[in-house]
Parts: sequence; C-alpha cells; structure tokens
Amino acid sequence: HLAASLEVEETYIMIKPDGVQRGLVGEIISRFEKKGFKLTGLKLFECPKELAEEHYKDLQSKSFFPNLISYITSGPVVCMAWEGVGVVESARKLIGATNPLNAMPGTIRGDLAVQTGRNVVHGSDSPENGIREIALWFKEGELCKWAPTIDPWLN
Ligand code: 3AN
Repeated sequence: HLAASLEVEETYIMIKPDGVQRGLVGEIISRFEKKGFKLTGLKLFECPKELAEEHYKDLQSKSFFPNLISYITSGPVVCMAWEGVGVVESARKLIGATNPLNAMPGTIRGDLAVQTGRNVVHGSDSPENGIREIALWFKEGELCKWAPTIDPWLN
C-alpha cells in the first residue's frame, strides 16, 4: 500500500441520502473539519438519475447497479469538496471499508453504518477521481478556494 501523499489534493465527499435522513450531516462534516482539512465546496442537492449513473459508471456492469442508482437518487445528498495534503487517502481512512461490517470502529462507517447498500458516505478513490468528481458535481462558481483571513489571536 502506498504511503499517504504529501501533495495538496482535492477529494469529493458525499453524504448519501441515508446519512442526511438519519441526521448525520453535522457529525460527518465535523470529522473532516476536526482532522484539519479545508472545505472548499458544500451543497444539499437532489441528484438526477443521469448524474448518479455518470458518477458510478465504472460499476455499470454490477448486479447492484440499479439498486445503487435508486438509493443515491432516493433523497437529497450533501456534496462536498475538501482540500488538503494527502486528503484522498486520508478521507478514505476516516470513512472506513465499503462494507460497514468490515469498517474499523472510529471510522464513519464503522461507527455509524451497518450495510454496504446504506453506507452513508462516499469518498473519491484517487486524486484523479477527486478532480473528476468535483467537476461532475459542482458548477463553476460553487467552489471557494479560500485562505484564512481571521487574525489567529481571535481564536
Ligand atoms: P467505496 O464507496 O467504498 O469506494 P466502491 O467504489 O467499490 O466502494 O462502491 C461504490 C458504492 O457501490 C459503494 N459505496 C456502495 O454503496 C455500492 N456497492 C459496492 N459494492 C456493493 C455490493 N456488493 N452490494 C451493494 N452495493 C455495493
């Protein structure tokens, strides 16, 4: 397994409809904030079927594909872009294994989910997919490439 990258990367994180409906939005966002990554995009969004199919196009041939698409489009999702050093692999660690029964306690799926088909959150699996997915889910003008401006003494 590759060591965590020292590059500043971007990753696409999405809270799936079960995470929104179970009231886990704040809890999940908080984990990425507390880790120290920078939020650069955030919206609540009802995903059209075509977009879900494009996002998961590599899984098109899988038997669970139709169920996956109806799950993702069953209610609003929270779309997020996060930036930071090694953020892609680090976010995958915070999220935990695809099957929540295999996800370690302390991870989002390990703490908050039971089923693969209801695993509350998505995270890009490579820096290339991070860039691809952020471009797919966000329009130009929806992302904020900000730097801190608050006097640190105020904190
Ligand atoms: P991950 O989300 O951990 O990157 P992927 O990319 O292998 O996992 O799968 C994408 C999504 O497809 C998963 N988050 C899950 O919702 C769904 N999925 C994957 N494998 C299965 C499966 N065996 N049965 C049902 N859904 C699955």
